[in-house]
Amino acid sequence: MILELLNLDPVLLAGAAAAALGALGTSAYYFVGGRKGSASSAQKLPADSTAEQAAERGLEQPDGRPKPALKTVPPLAPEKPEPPVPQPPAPEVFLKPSLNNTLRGTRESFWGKIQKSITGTIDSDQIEMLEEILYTSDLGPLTVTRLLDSVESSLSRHDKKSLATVKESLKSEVGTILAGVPKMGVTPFENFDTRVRPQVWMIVGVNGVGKTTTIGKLAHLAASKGAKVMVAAGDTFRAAAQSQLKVWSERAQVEIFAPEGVKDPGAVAFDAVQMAKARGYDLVLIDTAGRLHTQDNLMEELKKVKRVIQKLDPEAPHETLIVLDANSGQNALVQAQKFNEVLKLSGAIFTKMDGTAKGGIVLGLASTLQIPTVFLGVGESMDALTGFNPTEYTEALFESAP
Ligand SMILES: Nc1nc2c(ncn2[C@@H]2O[C@H](COP(=O)(O)OP(=O)(O)OP(=O)(O)O)[C@@H](O)[C@H]2O)c(=O)[nH]1
Ligand SMILES: [Mg+2]
Repeated sequence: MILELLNLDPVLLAGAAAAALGALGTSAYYFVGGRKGSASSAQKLPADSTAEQAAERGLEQPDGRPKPALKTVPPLAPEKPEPPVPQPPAPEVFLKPSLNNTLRGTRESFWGKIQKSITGTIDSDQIEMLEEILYTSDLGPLTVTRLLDSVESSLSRHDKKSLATVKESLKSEVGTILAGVPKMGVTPFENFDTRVRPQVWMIVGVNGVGKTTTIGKLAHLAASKGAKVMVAAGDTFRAAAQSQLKVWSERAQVEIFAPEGVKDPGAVAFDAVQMAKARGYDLVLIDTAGRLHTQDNLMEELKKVKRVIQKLDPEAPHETLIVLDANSGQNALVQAQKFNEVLKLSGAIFTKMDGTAKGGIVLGLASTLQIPTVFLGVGESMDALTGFNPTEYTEALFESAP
């Protein structure tokens, strides 16, 4: 059924779907049209055509006879104020916080604490204190060891065993860790003249981390760079998942592929990619149902989705991105590790960076699993997504240092 429909024009398809909707009270596909133009409304002209109104303005008598020629013409009655012309709702205003601001909590629980606790010449007690702070900064044990080794070797080489030396070696090691991860194929849409059309991105992660929201934000970002984007409702598990994605597709003004009643996420992904290929889309973002990394059967299901897409394009999915809630701290590492074992992740997106003190996990992920963080979610609105920049992150972690 789905495959047969692929030969139809989307507009006809949308029309047919709408007709079917009316007839059956149900929908087969959602297709949201292209970018909407703003509505215009005609201005109302003031009316004063009756004899009474004219008389009020002193031009004629009520019976229609002209007034005596030399009579002073009274001033025009003040015109009624015009009703306001309805305006389209103002676009949502979201001031993207700088990474510096976003990382405030993280910085305070990391470098802020180090600054407060370590003074004077660094001795073994202070190294122990440093170790304790690093362990409580959600970096993960491997990263802590790596950072401590770097500090100790740096102190052993320096005559000046001060906080400045600690900062220098920590900062340099953080930079090295972040530089050591592979880069994403298509970095935040700067070069969206895609190598392969369509790019297929599969978005995975545990429940409630922000996958669907992030897809909405990504779709908006890519569309704003001129990409032709389709989102695919591969979360066939929750009844409300399709409609949630539909709301995002409308906000981002991109197409959605959401067949009703199809329970197999692989089938949704396959048909979406096939349609996107046929219609020349640049990017397909596949939503998936949240699942615990410990649920083996559900993890297998994701593998199947990947296999099915590869029948259409052996390179796909071009990006397999895990969405991680920054507040989950080191648990995010465990999730990433398990998803990576099953799917071989190409990158991570940390959400809820706004207000968390656990943003050190970005570093933990890079050093433990060599998985690059590619985007950060910094709020709930459509613009609240920012590309991850390792240099900015490193600077922001150590901001306000002496
Ligand atoms: N503050 C904040 N909230 C976010 C961010 N990203 C997502 N959220 C919120 O997180 C909640 C869950 O988001 P969803 O997109 O439904 O998460 P999901 O992973 O798709 O959830 P499931 O499909 O149920 O697994 C929503 O209330 C979002 O508004 C973010 O960057 N910052
Ligand atoms: Mg979802």
